[in-house]
Amino acid sequence: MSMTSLTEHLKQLALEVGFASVGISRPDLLEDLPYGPVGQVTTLRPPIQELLETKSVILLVFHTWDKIFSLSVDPPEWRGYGLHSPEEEFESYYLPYEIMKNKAWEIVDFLRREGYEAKYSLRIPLKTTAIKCGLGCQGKNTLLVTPKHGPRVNLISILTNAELEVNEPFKEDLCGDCNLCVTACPTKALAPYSITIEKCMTYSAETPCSTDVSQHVREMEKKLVSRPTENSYIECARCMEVCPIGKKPKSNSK
Ligand code: B12
Repeated sequence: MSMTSLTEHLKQLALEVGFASVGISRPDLLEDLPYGPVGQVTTLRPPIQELLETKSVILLVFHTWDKIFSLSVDPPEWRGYGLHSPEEEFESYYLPYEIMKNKAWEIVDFLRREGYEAKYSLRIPLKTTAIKCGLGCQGKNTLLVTPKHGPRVNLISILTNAELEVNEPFKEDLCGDCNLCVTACPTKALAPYSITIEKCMTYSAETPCSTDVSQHVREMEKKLVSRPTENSYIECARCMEVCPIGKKPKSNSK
């Protein structure tokens, strides 16, 4: 299959399995991204540290049209980032990751059957990679804002040694004068285009025992973050929900 037809086939397959959009870049075009530790939360890795032979990075966008997509389930022993030894292993589940991994697998499987190496990864900097793939801009809420669904999306990547046609980076700023996300954050974690991680209620909910979360944020989180069961919670997504970009007006009909 030629580079053009493989690229077209993969993009078509991504839409067929249920992704909203897809873009492609290359490791050498992603060298200036912010790699390394993000607070205690995670360490973002370059694509070639995830798959040495990577020649193309496929970035997949999944539209999260309902609040329940922010559902997380942590094991009862989980105390938070940085508080466990590296030997301990936990099975935490975040609903969109489980859905996206399933869908991405169809594409990984196709590439492997064509004789290429391929794997999915959630450990590269997904927002900035998505911008390089032409899929949207980084909004004032620091999230990827797409023209069609605003920030109400989740992201996953596929790394492969197949050579594919790359997309042009996204150049526009979609936020303009709007500051709705910044003012909507109940704990004032946001300033335009930047976040104080310890003030974010998602960080607070994910780190129940950490000492870097203030009592005020902890109290707000206990009050506002919905907990369907003892070990699950629906992560705060106010900064995604309020964004007017791509929002369908609510119909008045019953
Ligand atoms: C660490 C992390 C968190 C941490 C820290 C957040 C953060 N912004 O770093 C915590 C736990 C707080 C968190 C919370 C949430 N997260 Co989170 N998180 C991540 C993770 C793992 C890495 C994020 C990252 O790259 N941080 C690195 C720093 C450097 O990036 P940054 O904050 O964007 O900082 C940049 C800006 O400040 C920018 N900047 C500074 N000044 C200016 C000026 C201008 C003009 C511009 C353009 C930029 C700019 O430069 C900095 C460096 O690039 C990604 C998954 C992944 N592998 O990428 C998911 C991810 C970003 N999270 C996601 C989501 C959905 C959330 C939540 C909504 C929770 C939820 N309901 O699920 C909240 C939203 C909070 C928020 N507004 O950011 C999605 C976002 C989807 C999207 N539309 O972008 C991701 C991509 C997960 C996924 N696979 O889908 N998250």
